Amino acid sequence: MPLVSIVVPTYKEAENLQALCESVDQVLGAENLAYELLIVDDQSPDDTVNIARSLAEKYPLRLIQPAGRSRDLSLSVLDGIREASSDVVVVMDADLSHPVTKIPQLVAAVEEDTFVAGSRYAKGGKFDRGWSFWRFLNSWFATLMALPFTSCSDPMTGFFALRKQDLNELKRFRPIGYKIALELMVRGEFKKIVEIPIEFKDRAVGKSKMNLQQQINYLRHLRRLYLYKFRAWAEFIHYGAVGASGFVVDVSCYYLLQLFGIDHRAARAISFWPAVSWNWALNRITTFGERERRPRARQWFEFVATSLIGYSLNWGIYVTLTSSSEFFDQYRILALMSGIVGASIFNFTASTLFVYSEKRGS
Ligand SMILES: Nc1nc2c(ncn2[C@@H]2O[C@H](COP(=O)(O)OP(=O)(O)O)[C@@H](O)[C@H]2O)c(=O)[nH]1
Ligand SMILES: [Mg+2]
Repeated sequence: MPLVSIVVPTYKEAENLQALCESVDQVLGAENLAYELLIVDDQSPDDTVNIARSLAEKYPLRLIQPAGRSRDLSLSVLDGIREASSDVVVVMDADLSHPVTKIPQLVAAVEEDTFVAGSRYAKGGKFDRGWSFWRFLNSWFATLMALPFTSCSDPMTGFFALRKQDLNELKRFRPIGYKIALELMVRGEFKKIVEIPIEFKDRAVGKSKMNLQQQINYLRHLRRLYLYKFRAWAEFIHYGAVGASGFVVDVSCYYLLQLFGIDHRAARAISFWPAVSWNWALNRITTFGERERRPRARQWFEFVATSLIGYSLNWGIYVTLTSSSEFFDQYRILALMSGIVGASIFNFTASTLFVYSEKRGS
């Protein structure tokens, strides 16, 4: 029984596998650490699979070839962890970016409820300075967006260690793309995060698979994590953004109708309808997009019904302010906005509680 399972996701890493195996075997052999190397390959079109098979004759290597899903780094890592036969699992890249010499230190730091991260940004950590400004900015922004989730200085790392037992059900993880460490840290609820400083080297051979699609995937993944961790807030902010776009529709119609000679109070009463429909549709598709969908007509009707109270509030505030105050009559747009603010507070509460609510018990 190996003491440590090393999970390595691969896609087109034919040129790196041999060096990786030699290096791992040498470092762990020197420390007398029994290990297994799990190569999780996502149908690489190059020679990765053949090379892994031949290396398996010499090293304790197992090749895992997941099928039935689209190519995904994070899901490959989860597949590898599922197959791991030891409780201590190390995850690392195949491209020799991560220092193999640090594996024993990562393994030594693993204990119950602890996530051990190889970190470029911890004191003593390093990374290649040859990065372009664009790549640096990208990485900085990605790390910044993950700040609310974890105290780890390098949540984007692909080099980490943990106890398989601490993950419980692997099915509860829902990563997309590259940031599997972040996913495990957020949903895994570890009591402690230990950082081991590492020197990260840019790959010498082969190409990075990071691309625009992966960056979009990261945003989708972040959205999921924000919803998971800060559901009410994430929805409120999104709802606010949708509301702001509805406001543009509302005000445009309000002015447009007056251009056709319609009285401002009537214009205010009418412009609400295109705006409220716009908001309903956008919220259905985006804000509450991950919730179960209810029949369209019924939901629109419910949205309008709850909105009617907000609508009365909205219009009532507008008419009251413009007819009772000279100031508001002069700056009608401010009266319009006051109405909207009053009604929005009411609408958000009602929508969250009723219109987009999930079926109880599901
Ligand atoms: N199984 C699997 N491995 C992948 C996939 N994409 C990248 N990898 C591997 O994940 C590791 C990190 O990928 P890399 O392209 O070096 O990304 P970078 O270090 O962010 O530039 C490498 O070992 C890749 O071979 C994938 O879709 N599936
Ligand atoms: Mg790499």
